Amino acid sequence: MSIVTYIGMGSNLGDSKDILIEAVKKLQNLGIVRVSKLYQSPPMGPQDQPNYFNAVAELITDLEPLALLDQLQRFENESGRVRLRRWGERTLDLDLLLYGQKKIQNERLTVPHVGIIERDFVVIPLLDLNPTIQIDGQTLQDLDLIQHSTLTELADESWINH
Ligand code: A4P
Ligand code: MG
Repeated sequence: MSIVTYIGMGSNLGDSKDILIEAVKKLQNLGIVRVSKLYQSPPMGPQDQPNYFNAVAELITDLEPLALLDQLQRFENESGRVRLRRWGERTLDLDLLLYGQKKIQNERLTVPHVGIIERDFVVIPLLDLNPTIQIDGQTLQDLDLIQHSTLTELADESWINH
């Protein structure tokens, strides 16, 4: 059965925009994809790392959660992923933010992804895709952090075509 999922995408090493475009092309092999605008965002975590390129993809897919995670991790590895430290720089990070309305808690997967509603680089692109989206009963468009966004908009939803 098809499920609506949201994938958080981040990159701050290498040719970040091209790396994210490649990742979206791979997601298109897993189902039907729509993307948010493309943003630049100051690093959360260690400050001595480059700004991030961030976006969110909506993926409608038949894959079960762990099968989807396997694919996301494969795509991260194929991008030549280097990850040096927690919350540190990386070529590609693909997080399973939401899987329908499902709550998942096991050793490989926590869904909804931890910290979504504290991260403007996740909330704002999610709202591009779905302005009425809720997480655990919280309407994202009511969150204060939207008023204090640290994001810079780099491109509209057509960024994957360039
Ligand atoms: N894992 C558990 N739940 C999930 C999930 N829902 N989706 C497990 C994906 N993975 C999930 O992930 C570590 C483990 O999390 C995986 O083995 C998987 O089984 P990781 O990507 O290797 O580790 P990480 O990303 O370094 O750690 P973490 O805590 O996931 O970091 P985040 O939360 O991904 O944050 N600043 C800006 N501006 N923009 C960013 O995108 N990203 C990060 C990384 C830090 N600062 C940032 C950004
Ligand atoms: Mg991650």
